[in-house]
This record gives sequence, structure tokens and C-alpha cells, in this order.
Amino acid sequence: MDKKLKNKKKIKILISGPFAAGKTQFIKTISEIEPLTTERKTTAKNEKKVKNFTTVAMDFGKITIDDEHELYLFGTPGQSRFDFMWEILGKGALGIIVLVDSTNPETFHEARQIINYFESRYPVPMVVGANKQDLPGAWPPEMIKSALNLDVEDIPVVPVVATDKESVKKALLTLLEEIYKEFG
Ligand SMILES: Nc1nc2c(ncn2[C@@H]2O[C@H](COP(=O)(O)OP(=O)(O)O)[C@@H](O)[C@H]2O)c(=O)[nH]1
Ligand SMILES: [Mg+2]
Repeated sequence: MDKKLKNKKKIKILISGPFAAGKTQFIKTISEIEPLTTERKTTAKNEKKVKNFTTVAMDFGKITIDDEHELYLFGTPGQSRFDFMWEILGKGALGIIVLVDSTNPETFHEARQIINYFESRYPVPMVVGANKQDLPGAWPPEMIKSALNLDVEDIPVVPVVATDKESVKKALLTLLEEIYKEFG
């Protein structure tokens, strides 16, 4: 194997957030490899109305940021009945992006619970992605910041369109800046 490739520093990032926030999409958009996903047919009726497939274990994708660094993206399942996976996937993560569907305030409470979970279990740098900013009725990041009660915490809330590569890249770079601040 190419020595340079072998020596690339692997940075593990978690992509979390409620059901249908856009986690699988986010990883699909940016991954250089065909992302591994574990989507299955949605069974719960209320979830089926939102989409037909859901992530049951994880999504996985990879992106090279420069000659020395590779990001490994692990998407968590959204529903809390799968939260045992959060614990497994959280191990060794250097940062977390919590995606929120900006058009669906009903999910904000769950987003806040996910943030609480990772703050207590895996206190690493976090960025909240206010996703689906391309859709009408999307709450702006500042409003989501207040709704999630993040005003006093040092967690950036950035606008995201998970279907747009540049937007996904920007969110990841914001998180990397937070990671560098923390770990140098
Ligand atoms: N318009 C729009 N649709 C999005 C965006 N991100 C995700 N979606 C759609 O929202 C739905 C849920 O996304 P998905 O990635 O499956 O959510 P997950 O449950 O968090 O993995 C899918 O139909 C996506 O195509 C976005 O930024 N804009
Ligand atoms: Mg998914």
C-alpha cells in the first residue's frame, strides 16, 4: 500500500439527529466511496408517512480532506429505540454533527435530547446543522439555536442543505475548526 495513504490520519465524525433529519443524505452527498448504509423498510406507521426506508444500524462514508487527513463519517439511526447504537458508534469520535430538519419543529425536542445524550456520554466538539434550508418554511439557524436552548452553550448552529455538496463540506469544516480549537 502507498505509504502516504496508509499514514493518513483518520478522524471519526458522528452524524446524528432525529428521524428524517437528513443524516443518510448528508453522508451520501459527500462520501467518496459508495456509502455503506443499512436502510430497511420503515415499519412504524407514523414513520412510514415520512419515508419508506430508515437507517437501522448505521451509515458510513469517507472523505479525504487533504494529503494527511481522512474523515470517517458514521451516521446514527435516528429513533431512540436504536440508541444502543449511539453508544457503540460514539466510541472514538472526535466530533459530532447533529442534524435538525429545520422545517419540522416537532422534532426539535428530540434533537435537544440527542444533544444532551452526547454531551453527557461523549463530550466532544459539536455542531448543529439546521438542515433543509432549501425548503420553504425552514426555520433560520438563529431561531433553531433559541428553540434548542443553545444560546448559552458554545455550540455553533450552521445552515445546511444536505443534498448540496458544498454545503455539507462547509458544515464539516466548521466542525473541524471546533475540533482543532479543542485538540489543537
Ligand atoms: N429538500 C431537501 N431534502 C432533504 C435534505 N436533506 C434530506 N432531505 C430528504 O429528507 C428525507 C430524509 O432524509 P434521510 O437522509 O433519509 O434522513 P435520516 O433519517 O436522517 O437518515 C429524504 O427524502 C431526503 O432526500 C435537504 O437538505 N433538502
Ligand atoms: Mg438514515
